[in-house]
Amino acid sequence: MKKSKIVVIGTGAVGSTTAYTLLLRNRMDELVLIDANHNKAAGDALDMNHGMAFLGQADVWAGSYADCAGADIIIITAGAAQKPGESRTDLLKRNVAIFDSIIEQVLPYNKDAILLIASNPVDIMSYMAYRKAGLPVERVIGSGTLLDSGRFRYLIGQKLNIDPRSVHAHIVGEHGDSELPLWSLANVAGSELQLTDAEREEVFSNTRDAAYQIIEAKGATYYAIALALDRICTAILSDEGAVLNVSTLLNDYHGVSDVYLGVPCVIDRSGVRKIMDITISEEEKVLFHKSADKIKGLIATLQL
Ligand code: 6V0
Repeated sequence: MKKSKIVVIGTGAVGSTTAYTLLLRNRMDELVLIDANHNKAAGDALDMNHGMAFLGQADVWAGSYADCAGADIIIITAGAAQKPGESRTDLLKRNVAIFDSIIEQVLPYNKDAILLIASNPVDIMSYMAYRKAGLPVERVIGSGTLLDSGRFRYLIGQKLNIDPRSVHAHIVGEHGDSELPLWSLANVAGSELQLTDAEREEVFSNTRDAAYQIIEAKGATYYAIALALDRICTAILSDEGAVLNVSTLLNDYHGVSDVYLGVPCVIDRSGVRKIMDITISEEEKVLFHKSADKIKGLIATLQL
């Protein structure tokens, strides 16, 4: 049987937690860690290998781009932190340059893998990665609003005292401030949610602003995104056909084209097999267009 192999590029808080999550859940035979700071990746690999006596078998090592050869999934969580006085646009440009160089280094070794992007702003980085890599669109996936939808389902579950896995609810659009909840589709066992307008507003604002709250408390968010990335990897490697809110290229989706945004997609071994054709309300459509316009405006600042 072919061994499964995952590469994680960028082993900071998100990358190393994702690697550890994949390892704990026994998702692959080979796990390669790559970081501009090779010592950090090497330290992570050593630390994880010291757990093998308690865990079982997987080959984990800190590698170079040549180790991308044969990988099924390449997860990119690399990113630069904002410098004092640096504008968000300048940071964005710097991160795009980092991505360009990463993709240039991956492609000579692997053109068959699925690229799974988590670095922020994830919708823009995924779009840039798609343009740069020239891979089929189904194989360049952003983590999109999967994390946000998970937070949303958890918070709804808390209000209703229902297991979040039994709550069906979607956040779509940008992974960020302009994202929107699809209340018109939210349900538990097909029944409309018994929540007041005030409760809905509270649930959504806590979903949208969750990252700010966590970053203020501890500097970064990484556990839940690691689980979300693990979820996408499992859907791919097990050829599941799971419906997950990832970021993908839209083509006349509710009138929106040529931008990556989080929408419900069917994920299997091919990557994004298809985007779910969903009915949304007029009000939701307006917000979805606003979210797309925001991302397109930012992409325009990159003077492509
Ligand atoms: P971090 O802890 O600063 O890690 C970033 C890592 O990237 C560091 O180890 C760097 O050395 C490495 N790196 C920088 N440049 C390169 C390069 N050229 N090649 C290889 N490695 C490089 O950041 P953290 O892990 O907290 O966050 C990583 C990214 O994930 C950021 O862009 C976050 O905003 C983003 N997140 C995305 C989420 C999502 O839902 N998509 C959620 C949380 C964070």
